[in-house]
Amino acid sequence: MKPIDFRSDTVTKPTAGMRRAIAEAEVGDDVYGEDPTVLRLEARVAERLGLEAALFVPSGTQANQVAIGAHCRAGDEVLTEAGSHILHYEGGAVPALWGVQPQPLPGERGLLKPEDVAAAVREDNMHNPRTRLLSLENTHNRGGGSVWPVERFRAVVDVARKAGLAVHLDGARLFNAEVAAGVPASTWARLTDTTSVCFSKGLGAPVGSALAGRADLIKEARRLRKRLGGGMRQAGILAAAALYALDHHVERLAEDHANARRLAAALAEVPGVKVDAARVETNMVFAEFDRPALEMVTLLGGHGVLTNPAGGPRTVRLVTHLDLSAADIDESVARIRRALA
Ligand code: TLP
Repeated sequence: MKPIDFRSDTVTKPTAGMRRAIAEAEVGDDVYGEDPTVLRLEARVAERLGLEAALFVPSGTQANQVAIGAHCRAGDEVLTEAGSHILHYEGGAVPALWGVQPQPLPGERGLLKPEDVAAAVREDNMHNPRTRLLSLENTHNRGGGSVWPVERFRAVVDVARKAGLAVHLDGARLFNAEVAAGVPASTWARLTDTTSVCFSKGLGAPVGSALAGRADLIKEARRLRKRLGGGMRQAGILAAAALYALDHHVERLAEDHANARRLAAALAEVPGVKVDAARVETNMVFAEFDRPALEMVTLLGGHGVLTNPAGGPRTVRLVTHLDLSAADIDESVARIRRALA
């Protein structure tokens, strides 16, 4: 039985066209700034996001972390929603690498309220950490793949600006937000000082992310990337895959979103599963079961449906992507029914 892999949109394999682009990439030593394909990608990302400059990095984690390092000094504080990726899934990097203290804020499906941001900013007083940065996430992973409505995003950023904070956006899945909301990714990114994007999630590239932002911040991020061991040499091999992904795999994210809705609608009919299909905005489905999440992940895995726990005690995450078809969705629902019977 071929496993149907919903663990993440990171599990995709490069397509034949992408492999050709990789094979044909022009390369040079990017630590010397001599890789033409990396330079082309960085220019393209900056332009696409409406920001001054961009930096190619190995992972979304490194993109977020060099951003935080560029914005903050040890003893500073970053405000972020309580379920954010930088708090839960980056190995404790914010305090470990930078000596920066995160302050988790309450969210609704990962989205903040302007008044909660305003209330969290500490006064300038020697007892307090210096509140320096607001870090947002779009789409929001633990929020269920939720998309920030532009006006709400703008309101939250306005509050941060008034308080003198810098703003970073973890846009690992920003192109999913672009396709779902029907507005360019730059609509959100332009409001920030730095925005990260990933090519290795829904866009289907094997490796790679980028950090875009103000030129002075990107210059500092480049220094920090080197410090973390992220200076890559003939990285045009990877940048070629990212460029191919930007050309060929953005609009098609709509198929992943349609497949997620198809999955949610079908699962909602299965006894023992609770899914709020109306809340599926992008490529993630969060399903609630009557049993603990880890037990469900094992049970479904035994029936050839690979998933991950989503944070809640009984919640399992299913992510749709390039390597899953509508037929795979239907087959997975049949397998889940059998697993629960
Ligand atoms: N998220 C992964 C896991 O780490 C949970 C996934 O499977 O969803 N920001 C966001 C919002 C992300 O979801 C991820 C990956 C990252 C950053 C980190 O990207 P990588 O894995 O490239 O370091």
